[in-house]
Amino acid sequence: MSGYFDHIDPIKFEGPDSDNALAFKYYDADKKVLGKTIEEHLRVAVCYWHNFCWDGHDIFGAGTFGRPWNAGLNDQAAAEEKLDAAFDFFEKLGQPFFCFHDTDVMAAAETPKEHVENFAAIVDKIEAKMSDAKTKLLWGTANMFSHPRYMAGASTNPNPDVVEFSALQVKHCLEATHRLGGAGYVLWGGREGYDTILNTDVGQEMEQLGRFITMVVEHKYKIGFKGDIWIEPKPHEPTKHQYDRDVATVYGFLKTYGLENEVGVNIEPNHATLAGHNFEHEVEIANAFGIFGSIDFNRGDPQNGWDTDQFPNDLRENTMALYYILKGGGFKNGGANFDAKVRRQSKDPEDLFHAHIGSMDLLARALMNAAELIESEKLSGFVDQRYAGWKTGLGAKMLQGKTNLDEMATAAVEKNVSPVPISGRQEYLENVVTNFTK
Ligand code: XLS
Ligand code: NI
Ligand code: NI
Repeated sequence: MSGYFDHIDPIKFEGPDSDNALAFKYYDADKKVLGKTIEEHLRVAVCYWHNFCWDGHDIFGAGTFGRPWNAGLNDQAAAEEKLDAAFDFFEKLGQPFFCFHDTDVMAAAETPKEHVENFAAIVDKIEAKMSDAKTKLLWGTANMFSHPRYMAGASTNPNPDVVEFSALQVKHCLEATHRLGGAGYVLWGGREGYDTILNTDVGQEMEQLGRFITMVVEHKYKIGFKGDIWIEPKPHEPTKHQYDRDVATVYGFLKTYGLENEVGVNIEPNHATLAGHNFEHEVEIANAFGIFGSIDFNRGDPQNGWDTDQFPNDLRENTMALYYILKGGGFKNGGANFDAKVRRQSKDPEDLFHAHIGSMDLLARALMNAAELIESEKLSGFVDQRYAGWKTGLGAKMLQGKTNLDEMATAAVEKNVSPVPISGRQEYLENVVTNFTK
């Protein structure tokens, strides 16, 4: 026990009329929605890095949070203190999952041997903690972007020695994720990109990335890991151009290396908006390609053009996202990880609770809205009807590859009518969404 959260009672569901800011108003874990409980649908995860590692520093100033475990050396004792605090938080919040980077949980390491030893030492402790906790592992990932050795990338580094270090980190982190019962493994290509083309062989780097991810998939089978592997797209930040730009780019990359049935995506709304997309667009593109995996829920700031990683609070946006997630079949191994951080002035332990309670309530509402939208068939019915023409005639033949330009051109001339445009009814459909957002 860390004692850090001792003054906060376990968070309970009290319903929408409760005045208690430290209670759930909508996140009623056991409530059934479309045949599954809210907890089973959302599979909420708390992330280790923003909550327990970041100390509130920004590029202009020092840490503001004063969390005791971040005060001294980044050694095994501090890692264990942090672990205690994290599991105390999980126990009070009651969410079913957490996520971590290898370097979030372990004592700092410099050499490969130190890395292996320090990571193994904390994985033993995590396993022991998890044995009597509710919280399971949603996914693990290796941090291959913070250490200076990775300044020119991890698997896309011009120096194969750096790629060797990346292989070491991923091997051990994937194995630990497997051992801890993780449902997935994430690869966010933090510095897999470039700042200037002048010093970069783009073709060579993408080849390295393709080979590297293939080796990760091979290792998954070698160790018998049954979870999923997900790439997390992001267009830029920290590098100017990142290879995993958005979901469509990742799909093209996976297809090029024959990995489209092996690897899916972990979508983050703040990354979607940085790429010039909206959140639900990325979800639906992943559904269309069959690579939807998991979500790092957060939000950006419309005026700030970077990854501000704020806790989500837009009911309409998340209703739409949940609608397309449910439409695609919902989460399987994936879940709702909050890759979000409290603002630098929100320095108290209770701020971590306000942030998560608010976002879990928001997602529960969004889920219920999305379920009602699905059941109403107002959106799907409209779309089905809009494409009904493709079920028969030349439309159906075209999709089956059974016609050609000659036959279609001849048919057009025979009919000899200019097709009449039909309204797309955007405002009507937007009104439907507004009316279901409650
Ligand atoms: C950074 C990413 C990162 C990944 C995990 O922008 O969101 O936090 O989720 O490495
Ligand atoms: Ni993320
Ligand atoms: Ni991010």
